[in-house]
Amino acid sequence: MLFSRNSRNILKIVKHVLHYSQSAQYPAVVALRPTKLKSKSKEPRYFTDSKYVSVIGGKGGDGCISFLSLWANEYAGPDGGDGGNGGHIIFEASREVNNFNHVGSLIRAGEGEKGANKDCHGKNAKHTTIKIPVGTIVKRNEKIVADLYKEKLSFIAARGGAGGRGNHFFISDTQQAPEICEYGARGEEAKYHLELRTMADVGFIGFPNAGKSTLLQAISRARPKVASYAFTTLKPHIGVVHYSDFSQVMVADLPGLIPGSHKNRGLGIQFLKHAERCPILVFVMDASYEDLYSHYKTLIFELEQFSKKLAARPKLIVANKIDLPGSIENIKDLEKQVKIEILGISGKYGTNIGLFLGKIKELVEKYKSDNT
Ligand SMILES: Nc1nc2c(ncn2[C@@H]2O[C@H](COP(=O)(O)OP(=O)(O)OP(=O)(O)O)[C@@H](O)[C@H]2O)c(=O)[nH]1
Ligand SMILES: [Mg+2]
Repeated sequence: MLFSRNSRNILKIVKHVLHYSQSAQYPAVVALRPTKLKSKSKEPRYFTDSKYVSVIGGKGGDGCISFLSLWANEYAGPDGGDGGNGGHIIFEASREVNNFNHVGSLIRAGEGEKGANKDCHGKNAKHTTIKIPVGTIVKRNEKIVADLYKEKLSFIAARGGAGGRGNHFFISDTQQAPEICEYGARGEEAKYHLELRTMADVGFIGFPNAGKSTLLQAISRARPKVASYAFTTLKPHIGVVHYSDFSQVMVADLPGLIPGSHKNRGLGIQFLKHAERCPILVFVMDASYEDLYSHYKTLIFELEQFSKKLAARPKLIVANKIDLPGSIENIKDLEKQVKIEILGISGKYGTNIGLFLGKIKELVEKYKSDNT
């Protein structure tokens, strides 16, 4: 029998659900494996959740000094037109973008046109609208000046300068032939810090080399670099996990955390700020390491030093690399010390990934129901 591509996908989903719903261990909603291939585009693959930008509003056009001279009326009077206004720079919240990769560090708006003779006024410049993700906080001198929490909300980051007046404007009873005009005003200049309030539903936290990027690759179409040296990931990567109830969970692979991060060691504070933008944290530990408890304590300590609220966020502990020898014993030791059940997984070989995705879905749903 022939099926279209869409109906084949739906059949796959149904098979998936039937298969997993028969096993009592799995929840009813299961994560779907991506059917599309990973993208081959060379676009920047990292995720920019915070950006410093300088904005300069457009300069207004200068006014014009001109005197009209017509046939049979040599002194027909001043006819210098006004300059056009410079453009504003506007930040607008939009669902079309989800990070700041497309935002440049210096943004200039267009300049207004100059006035001309015969009372021609210069054209106003168009405003420059920069789309930024919904949920962006705009800060100036570290003070919040705007919170774009809803689509289409906008904020004027820099106003354009007003156009200068031409000499026609200055005609008065006492001054019939003014030889003066105004220059167009300069646009406003400002520096802003754009920050996303939430970057993803779930953030992976762990020491370098724990296998966070491997895990993200295993569960989504994201392509973070994987290598066997520390600090392979320097910028966050986001992946989307699709579930059989057509819901999605955004997962962020964050750079590794090391002892002293709260004092800005390694990627330091920047890292902790990324973590702050993920409501649920997943601790990814390297199960082949013998003293897992010391790793766990360091992770908690670093988060606490940065913010107590961050350390108290809902979390899940997973031990990756369960395929390596000795990992099961290490996980059991850790379980005894922290007295929480720890999920052993292998990002590289796909062990327990379905179970892991079911657990993060549960946590995300609980978080959403608690916060609505
Ligand atoms: N045996 C085994 N190796 C794994 C597993 N997961 C990851 N690795 C290996 O661990 C190494 C580090 O993996 P990454 O995914 O780059 O680790 P990371 O946590 O993203 O590291 P940073 O980006 O440096 O913080 C790579 O050589 C992986 O192949 C696993 O489940 N089993
Ligand atoms: Mg990595």
